Amino acid sequence: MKLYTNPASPFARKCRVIAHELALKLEEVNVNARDDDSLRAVNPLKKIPALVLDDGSALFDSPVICEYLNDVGGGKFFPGLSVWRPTSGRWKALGLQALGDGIMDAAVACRYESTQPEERRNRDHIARYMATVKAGLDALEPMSFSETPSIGEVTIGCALGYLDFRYADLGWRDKHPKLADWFAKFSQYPSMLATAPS
Ligand SMILES: N[C@@H](CCC(=O)N[C@@H](CS)C(=O)NCC(=O)O)C(=O)O
Repeated sequence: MKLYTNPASPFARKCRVIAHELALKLEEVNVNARDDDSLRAVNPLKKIPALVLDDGSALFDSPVICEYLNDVGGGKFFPGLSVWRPTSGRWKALGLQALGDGIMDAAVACRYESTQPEERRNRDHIARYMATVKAGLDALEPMSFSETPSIGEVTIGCALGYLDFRYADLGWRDKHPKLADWFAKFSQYPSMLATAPS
């Protein structure tokens, strides 16, 4: 299996963490999704991550790839069907994943906007993206996380790792001490250390 990825991508990191945890061998192809038009032949959306299987077919996006890797590797990152409960089970895991993906969407879009040449930069967009990141962090602060990480915890870990990587001055820990404590431990998993953004 070949993963189109980039060491800075938090979405690709989710897949790399799951693969690492399940000892799945992935050939990693590093691409710059914004600039590399050849990526469209793999993923018509021209985004990473994309996973090319041995038969040449491709899977995207990160929730699909992570669930596929979880199935192939016999993992437990996607809890089985459960009734809706905000505190446990499948819907908690998928809900957390959606929140983490949303924070990453806003943080990545903000990064793209902020690195535009001054005359093309849209400050309203930047403010809107950062408001989403901050509201996402506020929503996470009162939540409790499972000792047995699901795709939800993995996604939140990758989202926070991306904030530290691209927004080192954000100071999110000041107003989110509970989340900061959780991340201090979660970020020490060998799979998180091995996939730290660069
Ligand atoms: N929903 C997608 C988002 C993936 C995504 O936005 N990836 C970024 C890199 S971190 C990308 O490829 N951006 C290229 C672009 O938007 O042109 C997922 O979960 O995989």
